[in-house]
Amino acid sequence: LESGRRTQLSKFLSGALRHFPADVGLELDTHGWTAFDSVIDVVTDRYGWAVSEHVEAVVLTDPKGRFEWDYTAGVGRSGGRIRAAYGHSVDVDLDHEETPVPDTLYHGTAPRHVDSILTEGLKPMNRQKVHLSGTRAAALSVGGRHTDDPVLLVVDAERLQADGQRIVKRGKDVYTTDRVASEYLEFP
Ligand code: HQG
Repeated sequence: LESGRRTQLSKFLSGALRHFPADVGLELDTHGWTAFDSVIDVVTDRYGWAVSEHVEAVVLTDPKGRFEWDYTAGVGRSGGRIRAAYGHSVDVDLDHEETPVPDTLYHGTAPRHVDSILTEGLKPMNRQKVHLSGTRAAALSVGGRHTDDPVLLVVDAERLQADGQRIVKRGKDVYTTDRVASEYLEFP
């Protein structure tokens, strides 16, 4: 699978599973899952060159762990159901395993958002959750999607959790939570 096509498939799958399932004819259950076979149908209709192994490859080898595959719901390797691990704008309830959360997390953003984040804290904006990163480098790269000069915010995840707020690990290095009030943020 050539890298341009891999990116095309990855972006399409992310969009379909996070933001516009209905527009492409997919139905997500309340936990965000949809049948792998139905995704294959949608993808092969749309991309004449694509076969199910391409989708498998993209789902299984995503560097950020963007997708989850539940094989137990189907027979064999192809089958079962898949969902996006994070990033949703559609309303889903992602059940999750209890995984440890580092005491310090990071968020990268654009300078133009900083004033508003100072007063309102981090809000989910167009998504269901606020997305945080486990490392400075990852956060800067997330911020780099919005600007050429990302700003790094340090999140006191330990205190946030001690105060009763839930933080959940999703994908390889993403942590989601409902909101981060600015008192938990350290600005540069
Ligand atoms: C900002 C990608 C003003 C926030 C990434 C961000 C991530 C505020 C933007 C995942 C604000 C929303 C999510 C406030 C937050 N006032 N601006 N009160 N609160 N913002 O794209 O975190 O590669 O929805 O700082 O890597 O950038 O697609 O969120 O700049 O993991 O898998 O509002 O998506 O993952 O932008 O990115 P986004 P994000 P993938």
